[in-house]
Amino acid sequence: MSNAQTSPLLALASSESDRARIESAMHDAVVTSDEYLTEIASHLIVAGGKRLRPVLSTVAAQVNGDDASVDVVRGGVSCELVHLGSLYHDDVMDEADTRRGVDTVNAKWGNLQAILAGDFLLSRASEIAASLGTEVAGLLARTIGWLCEGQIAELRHTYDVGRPEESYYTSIHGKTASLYGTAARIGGIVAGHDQETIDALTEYGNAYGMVFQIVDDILDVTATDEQLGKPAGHDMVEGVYTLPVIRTMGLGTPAAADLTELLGNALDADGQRAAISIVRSNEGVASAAATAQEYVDRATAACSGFADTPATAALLAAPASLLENVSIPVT
Ligand code: GRG
Repeated sequence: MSNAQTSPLLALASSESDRARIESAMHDAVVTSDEYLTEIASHLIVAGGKRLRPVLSTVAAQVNGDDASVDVVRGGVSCELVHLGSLYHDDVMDEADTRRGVDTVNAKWGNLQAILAGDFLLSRASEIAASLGTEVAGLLARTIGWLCEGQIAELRHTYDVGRPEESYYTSIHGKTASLYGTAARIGGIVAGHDQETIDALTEYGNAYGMVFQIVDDILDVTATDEQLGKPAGHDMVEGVYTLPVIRTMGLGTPAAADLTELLGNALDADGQRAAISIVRSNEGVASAAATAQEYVDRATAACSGFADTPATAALLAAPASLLENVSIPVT
């Protein structure tokens, strides 16, 4: 997972006071009577993060021009806590050392603490969701399941050069898009929007999340080490073959055969450089970007029934702004 995406328009669109309310609700949500647990559970919140899910909930609540209520902010925070809990667990699985520019929880306190603190974040998320009603509680529970399904879909095809695109879509829908869909839906439910608007917001959030993840996967191979804050091609090294890589392997050209030959096992530094160079200099990146554009169009279409408000304008601009981070290599 790279971190090279520039500040998304969505975050710029939410008001400063909404972002301050999100920030303080995030910190409040993880306070316990046990200072040690509070410190561990706060670690990545203090370290940063874009808070995109609660931002999306608050913007979704405002499509009719009204302000976002305290409960809308809390609903968005429940989604961000699920995101955070999944990062704690993900860093244990990946044995990752750093995230958001600081030591991971597993690196600083150990795996057992990271798993338990991740569970604790999920419990706080569930408590908030339950306080917002059974529909929100059920939706959040289902979404936690989708995250696990997405992660399993990825694990099943690690180092598989024949990974079907279907596996990739299932994985990124579960791991990333479903939580954006849920954040937007919770914003709509808690704001009291009509059913049609709630469904359209869900469709929007899912499509936005698909763009987010495809762009992230493209940047993992096209951005520089400096932009990414880690070596480019990290996903390939880890055996996670994402859309630009799958598309490049499927080109049916000698370069595609060379890439397939290189992948399937752990890569050394030379292999990593060679694999990146093949993906960067063929049509797989442009092809993946074209798929991301289809999801931008879906997100745009989902907004067609919304009122003409600043929140709707922000929703319309945000997916395309993600794709602007991608520069297509000249082949
Ligand atoms: C325990 C809920 C739970 C799940 C278990 C580990 C796992 C299954 C899923 C992990 C899924 C995962 C790591 C998805 C990546 C999601 C993603 C889009 C990360 C980047 O999000 P940003 O850019 O990051 O919003 P910041 O740092 O800004 O929050």
